[in-house]
Formats: sequence, C-alpha cells, structure tokens
Amino acid sequence: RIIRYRTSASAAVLAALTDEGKLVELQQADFLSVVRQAQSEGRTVLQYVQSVVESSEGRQAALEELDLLTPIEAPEVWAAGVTYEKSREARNYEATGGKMDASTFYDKVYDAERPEIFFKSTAARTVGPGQGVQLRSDSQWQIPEPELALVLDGDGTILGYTIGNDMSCRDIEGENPLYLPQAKMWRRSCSIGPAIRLAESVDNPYDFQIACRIFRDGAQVVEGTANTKQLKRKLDELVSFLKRDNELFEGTVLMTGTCIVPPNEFTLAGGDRVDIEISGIGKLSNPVLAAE
Ligand code: DO4
Ligand code: MG
Repeated sequence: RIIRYRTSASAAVLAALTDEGKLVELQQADFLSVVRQAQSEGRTVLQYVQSVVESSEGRQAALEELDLLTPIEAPEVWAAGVTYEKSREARNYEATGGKMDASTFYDKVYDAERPEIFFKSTAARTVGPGQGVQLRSDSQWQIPEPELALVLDGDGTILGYTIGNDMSCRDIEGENPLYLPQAKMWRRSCSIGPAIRLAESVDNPYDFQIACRIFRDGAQVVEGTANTKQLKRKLDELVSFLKRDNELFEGTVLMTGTCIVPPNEFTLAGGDRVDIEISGIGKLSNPVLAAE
C-alpha cells in the first residue's frame, strides 16, 4: 500500500506500508511519480516498490498511529451509481416516497448498457483520513456512501484501489433527479483514503469485503457489510464509459457505487464519525461536521 502522512515537523511524506506493517519512506513526493519511476525502469509499480522495501530498513508502523493525508491529490473524482442492487432499492425508495410499486429510471439504469457516472469532486473539495466531511445546510436526510474507488492513470489503467465516501443527500436527490449535482457535490462532501492498494497486489478485485460503521456519542448506531462480488458491473466497463470522449487526468479517482445504505430512518448528524473499512486497503475514518 502507498500512503501519505505528515511528520511531527509537518512535512508530507510518501511511504509504502506492507501487510506485515513495515513502513518505508519513498523518495518520490507523490504516487504518480512512483508510477513513472517504475515505468522508466521497465518494472511494474509493485516490483519497483517491493525492491525499495526490501532494500530499506524501514520501521514497524500501523496506519492508526500516523497523521494520514489523502494518498493522492486527485485532480478529479468521479462516481458511478446504482451499480449494486442495494443502491437501486434505496434510490427507488427515495424517488417513489417509499411506494416502490412503479418502475423507475433507477431500474432502467441498473439494467441499461450505459452506467450512471457523474462528476463528484475536485481536489479542493476532497478530504482525507481524519478530516471532517461536512453536512449540507438544506438537507434533512444525509448519509455516507462507502465505495471501492479506483485510482486511474491518464489512459484509464487501474493503478490501485482506495476507499471513497460519496456523501449524499437522499431528500434532495429524491425530490428531483435533476438535483443530483446538489445532492452529491458541496464543500467536504467527498473523502478518500487511507491508502492506495497497488492493483498488481490484488488477485481478485471482485472479492473486497466492505464494512461501514457510524458512531454517535461513542456508540455504534449503524453497521453494514457487503462484498464487491455483488457489483453488477465490471470495473473496466465503468472506466471505459468514464473515458469515452473524455480526457482523463492522471490520478483521477473513480468511485464504483455504494453497496451499503443505512436504514431509511437514519440521517447523519454533526459529531458523528463514519468508518469505512475495505479488506486489504484499511479504514477510512472521518468525523462529521455540522453544516455551516
Ligand atoms: O443517482 C444515484 C446515485 C447513486 C450512487 O451514488 C450510488 O449508487 O453509489
Ligand atoms: Mg454513490
């Protein structure tokens, strides 16, 4: 895994962290420079990073004890939607006021060849581990959306996997689908991290275990689990639609849709904490800030 963190002297450091907890600082300042260095040596990113790790003493460290930053300053974050049955059900509930008896455009997009893909965030709106995600002031029904996120190269190659939180307003989206950008995009409405799991180190991306837990006043109030084997679409299929007639900036992040939705009566409140854990990647933990 590749991580970025702040040292006690406040310098940002890029490092590799093995599954055994060996932490080795890398000489590059950002993940894409590591990718380019590996390419210039004719090696895969995993081969390059492994060689650096093996030839360095490093030290033992755990993610939780580091002052983590976003693992990449993604120029753009995009998101796919209605890629899991769970999301289709939740969207139908919002759109029909709970009646659920009519076929909706969410049913159609779930089955259509073209997936739903929308623009989610810019680097300035995206927060990292431990930083606050923020609530909107004009929504009464807000939830986190835990999602596997892809870190892409400019040609759409999947370089690695991270965790994304696609903060969403269910009431705004349910009122009118044309309000989607407002239901999805506002200050601090997107979080990514804590690490980038190198793509070559993942045998099967359709077997990531995902868990989401929400805490209020120190107690867990929501818990959900899922697995990427429930994903309706292939990851390359989502990337190919994102690339179509589009320019992909190096380091773009694509969130692949939510598979866990809190109970319909639940809404986030300021002071909550959202933890999203994905096997092999880590835990993305963010406090929830009240609306300004
Ligand atoms: O329009 C619906 C958005 C769906 C979404 O963000 C998701 O399924 O994750
Ligand atoms: Mg989503």
